[in-house]
This record gives sequence, structure tokens and C-alpha cells, in this order.
Amino acid sequence: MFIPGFKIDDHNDKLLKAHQRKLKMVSEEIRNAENIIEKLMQFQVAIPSWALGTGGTRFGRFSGKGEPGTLEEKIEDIGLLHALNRSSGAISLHIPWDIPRNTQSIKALAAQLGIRFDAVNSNTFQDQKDQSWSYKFGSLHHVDKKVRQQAIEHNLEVIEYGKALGSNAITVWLSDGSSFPGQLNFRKAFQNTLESFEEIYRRLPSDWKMFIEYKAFEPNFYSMTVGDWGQSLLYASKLGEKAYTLVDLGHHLPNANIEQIVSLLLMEGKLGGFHFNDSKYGDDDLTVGSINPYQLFLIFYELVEGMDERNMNHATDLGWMIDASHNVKDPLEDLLQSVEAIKIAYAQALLVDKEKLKAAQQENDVVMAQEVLQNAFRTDTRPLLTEARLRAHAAIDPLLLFRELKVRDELIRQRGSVKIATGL
Ligand code: AOS
Ligand code: ZN
Ligand code: ZN
Ligand code: ZN
Repeated sequence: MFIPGFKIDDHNDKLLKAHQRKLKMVSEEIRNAENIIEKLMQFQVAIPSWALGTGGTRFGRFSGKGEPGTLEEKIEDIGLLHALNRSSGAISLHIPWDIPRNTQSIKALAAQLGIRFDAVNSNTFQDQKDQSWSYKFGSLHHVDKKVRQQAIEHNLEVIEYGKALGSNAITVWLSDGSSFPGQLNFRKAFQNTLESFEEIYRRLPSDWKMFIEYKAFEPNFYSMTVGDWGQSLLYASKLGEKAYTLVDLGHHLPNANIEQIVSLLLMEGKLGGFHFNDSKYGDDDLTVGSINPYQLFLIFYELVEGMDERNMNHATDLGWMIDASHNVKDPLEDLLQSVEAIKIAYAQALLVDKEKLKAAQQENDVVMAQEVLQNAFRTDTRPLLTEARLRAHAAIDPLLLFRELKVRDELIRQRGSVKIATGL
């Protein structure tokens, strides 16, 4: 399915007046509206190839309708999102769930829809058909070198796919760990993992980055071999300048101060990118901003402040990816909400009066520091996002247009009512 430009124009014409009224109001309130709109236009969020079908839990999966069954259809779905919001111009691929059989035509399709390839993801947390050794007791950390070798080779293969598609980063998330005390020698598990990472790192193209994603627990419940940002940073520091830590918002122990983690990783030049989602308990992978939008804003404030300090380009110098997927929403509507939430938080962060905050910090004026932050958080930045979309020829209200055009019904008509999409 393809959304013709005139449908977007018609939709926008209807909503234009109301939008202009709201934009005028907020622009009068803030100092840097034009600057924020320009930054928002540049900011793109990568959609994970595993989030386009309805997610499941270990207790079941209720398949949606009209879901994409092939990589081509997944890219087409991202094309729809991007046409609606002009903010989803990238895909993060998962191998082997989405092996690009014909890289040339996949690349051409993505290019036609304005989509580039963000980090490719390897998978050594499941056994694949025809694989010689099992990952039941881990992959890159395994006690047996031949299992580690198999996992290393898988990662090298993923890099090859990424190279063919024009990606320039690999995200490695390991489920390696232990579920019972005594199961592992922690030091040996670390050293085996490091040695495996080193072999992958040696073969990383010179202009690539390696993202090391940590996770506190699940599927292992006693220890994880890359369990927190300290361990990830340790690996990344030992590996070298192309290795970075990746922060998945759902991968912390309850109440962790993620914004502080982000700030310090940036300070060390070791923050690589993000997996955005939201959670109340653990790795819930809920829609971004659905549970704790204030935390998201605080994280974005640290990002903007820390990136500006290091003269980094907000749009291009970190990997911005969503990693959310669940049971009860239409996945495309869910992703529209997630992208919107990310950009709202980003815009709010750009609004913070940094000078005033700095002065308050210097004076130990705790009350004023909170006022400055919350003043930005409580500003409705949505008209700025809308204006950025309008200028990029996207829809004023992407979710509304998705429903008005009955996109899901059309996809069901084309693809049939039930399809099992791969993915978690
Ligand atoms: C797993 O919990 C991690 O969040 C991974 O980043 C991701 O969900 C997985 O790699 C899907 O490919
Ligand atoms: Zn993740
Ligand atoms: Zn996760
Ligand atoms: Zn997650």
C-alpha cells in the first residue's frame, strides 16, 4: 500500500487552521521555536523489523491481521509510517528473523521509500535450524570454544548483511548469563565474552560501530554476562573506539537513574545509542512515553545537554531506535505513538533554559532548578512537531490519517487476515 501525496494534502488542508492557531500560541511563549522545528525535521527514529507484527508474551500471542509476512512487507510498513510522519526513515534489522535474501532489491525498495538501514542486530539467544551447537548455556560467553566460535561467525555474517545494505553498526544483545548460583565462573564468563567480542571487533569495518546492549535480567535470572552499563562500558572500553554502550530503557533494575547513566556515558564518549520503550516493571517493551514521559524528558535533557557539550549532531551521532512490541495495539499505530513520544520529549529538552538551570545549580537553588526543568516539560510542544511534519510534507495528525485512510483494512485486504510475523 502507498499513501499518495494528495491524501496527505487533503488531510492537512482540513486541519491547517487549527494547527496554525496552536503554533502561534506556543511560538509566542518560547524563544527558539524555529530552531526546534528545524531540529525536529532532521531527527529520525529507526523502526525495528521485529515490531511490525503483534508481539507476544511467553503465555501466548494473539496475531493481528494484515501483518507483514516478508521483509519487503515490513519495509513497506515502515514506508507507510514514514509517509505519515517523515520521522521514521530508518529500519533496524534483525538477523535471522529478517534475512535480506536479495540485498540489491531490498536496498532499492528502502531507498524508494526514503528509508536507510540503521544498526543490524545479531541473535545468539535462540537456536536456529541446522545449527551445530546449542545456545542453551550461552553463546559468546560459553565454556566451550566451539559454541563461542559459532556465535562469533553468526555476528560476522550479520555484519556482512549490514555491509551489503549500507548499515554501519551492529547491536549485540546477549542473553548469556546464569540462572543459579554456582552455574558460572563470572570472571571466566566475562573473559570468554571479551575474547569473542574482540574477534568480532577485529572484523568490524573501519567506519562501523559496535553497540553492546546490557540487560539486568531475563532470560537469565541470577546473573547476566552483560548485565548493566558498567559491564557494557568495561567491554566497550577494552575493545576500543568503535565499541559503545547501547541503552535499552527497559533493561534496568527498578528505579535506576537512567538519565544519570546517559550523562556519564556521554561524558566518556561511550554512548552509542538507544532502544526506546517504556516499562513499569522490567523489560516490558511498552509504547514509548506511555508510562513515564517525565523520565523520558529527563533522559532527553541529559542527551541534548551532553551532546551539545561535545559538539555532537543530535540527528546523526547516536543510534535512535525503538525496541517496543506487545500484545494489544495495532503495531503501526503503536509505532506512530512511540515516535511521537520520542520527539515530544526531544522538543521539550530543547526548550530547557540551560543558562537559567546552570545558574540555579551554581546557586544551589534547588527550587528554581526544578522550575526550569518542569517549565519545559509542561510546555505543549506538539504544535512544533506538527509544523515540522507539515514542512516535511507529512500528515498533521498521522494517527488520525492512518485511521481515516483505513490503512489496516487495506493491508488486510492485500495480505489476508492472519499472518504470523516473525519476532518476539
Ligand atoms: C532484548 O531484551 C533486547 O532488548 C534486544 O535488543 C531485542 O529485543 C532483541 O534483540 C530483538 O532482536
Ligand atoms: Zn533492546
Ligand atoms: Zn529488551
Ligand atoms: Zn526492551
